Amino acid sequence: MFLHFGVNTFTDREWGDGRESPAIFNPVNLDARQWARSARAGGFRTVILTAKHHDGFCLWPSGTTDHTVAKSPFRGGSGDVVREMVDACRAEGLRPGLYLSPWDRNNPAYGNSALYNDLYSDQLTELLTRYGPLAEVWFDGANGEGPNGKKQVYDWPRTFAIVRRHQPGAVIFSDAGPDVRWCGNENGAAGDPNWSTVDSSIVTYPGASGDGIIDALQHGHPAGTVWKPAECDTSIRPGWFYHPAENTKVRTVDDLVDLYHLSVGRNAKLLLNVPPTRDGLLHDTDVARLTAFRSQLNTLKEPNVSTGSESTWKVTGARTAELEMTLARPETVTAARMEEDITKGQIVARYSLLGGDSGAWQPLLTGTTIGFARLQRFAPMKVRRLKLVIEDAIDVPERVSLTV
Ligand code: FUL
Repeated sequence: MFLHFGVNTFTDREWGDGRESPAIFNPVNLDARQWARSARAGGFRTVILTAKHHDGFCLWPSGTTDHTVAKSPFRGGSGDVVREMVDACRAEGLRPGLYLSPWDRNNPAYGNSALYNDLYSDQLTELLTRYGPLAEVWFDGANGEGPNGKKQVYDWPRTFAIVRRHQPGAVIFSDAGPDVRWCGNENGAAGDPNWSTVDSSIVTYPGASGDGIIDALQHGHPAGTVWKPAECDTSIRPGWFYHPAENTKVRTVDDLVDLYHLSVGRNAKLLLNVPPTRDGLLHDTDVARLTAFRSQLNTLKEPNVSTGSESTWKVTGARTAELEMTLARPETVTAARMEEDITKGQIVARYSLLGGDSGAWQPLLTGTTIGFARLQRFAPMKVRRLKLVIEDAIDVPERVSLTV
């Protein structure tokens, strides 16, 4: 789960200009345990907070600038939202992660590349060394013009090296990885097909643009030499930050379930933003949707067919294979979950699923890539037998798992 929170929460904006007074930041009822409990109720395992967004306001008392929570009325100036979030995550059994915007519309050093890169490195080091183990560090590539009109050139190799040094266990997200890549849009939909490998001549550094970049992020590449699975970031509301006018525009439970199929169900990770309000709490509507979303997913995840099914796996050619499954008795099936053993890579390029009772095989669905997980729904059909046909692959197929 993603948490966009900061001065924009109080100004009703999406991008602050950096001139906001820290005096406006005062989430009087802030309760990070409520964020973490809600995340757990929604089934999330990691929570990522915007420690600093493009406006430059730091939610922790950074020693690098005065534009921080220490100059706000929050907790009398001795508050630290990053600390509260991290502690709440650990208390609820979740893993914390942080977002640190490279674009900084407040800091006068921005645009003086060497000076700002030193300051950014110091901010990052504070975050990576003060709060214990982080699961993920999230970088966006936003690179606006500085206040002095000069363009800031980021030093990504240095930034990534700092994360590796202080948090070797953290996953680094950006448009271009190095560990997890952006899925190419902010609607939360991974591509179809979606390969976890990418063409590293196109997917290069955060914020890179050019021909084919969105396509490369959406689909990956079967011949890609680097493993950078996709993460789908999107918001439960139209905006990333909380806006009272969007209280009636929270994604519905059905929409969230669809979103899950378009992201997790297409071999990607889902990073769903749920923005805290000015009170410092997640809104009741959003929390209710998360809880209902999880109970819907739980019904999907329960195996719908009786136990006792038997299956056989047969490699039928250099790039083809078949999995046949016989159920203990005829059952109505409506959805399938397929998984490749990704410790051996990602291999399947095209497949179809057939169902049958006593008569001929009937098509249930077709698809392209599978990867870590592929979830598909289809019109209900009563079947006794199922056949997953791997029609094309980039190598000899390894056994695929099928749950219906
Ligand atoms: C983008 C930012 O410009 C948006 O405000 C938001 O933080 C999104 C997740 O990343 O690059």
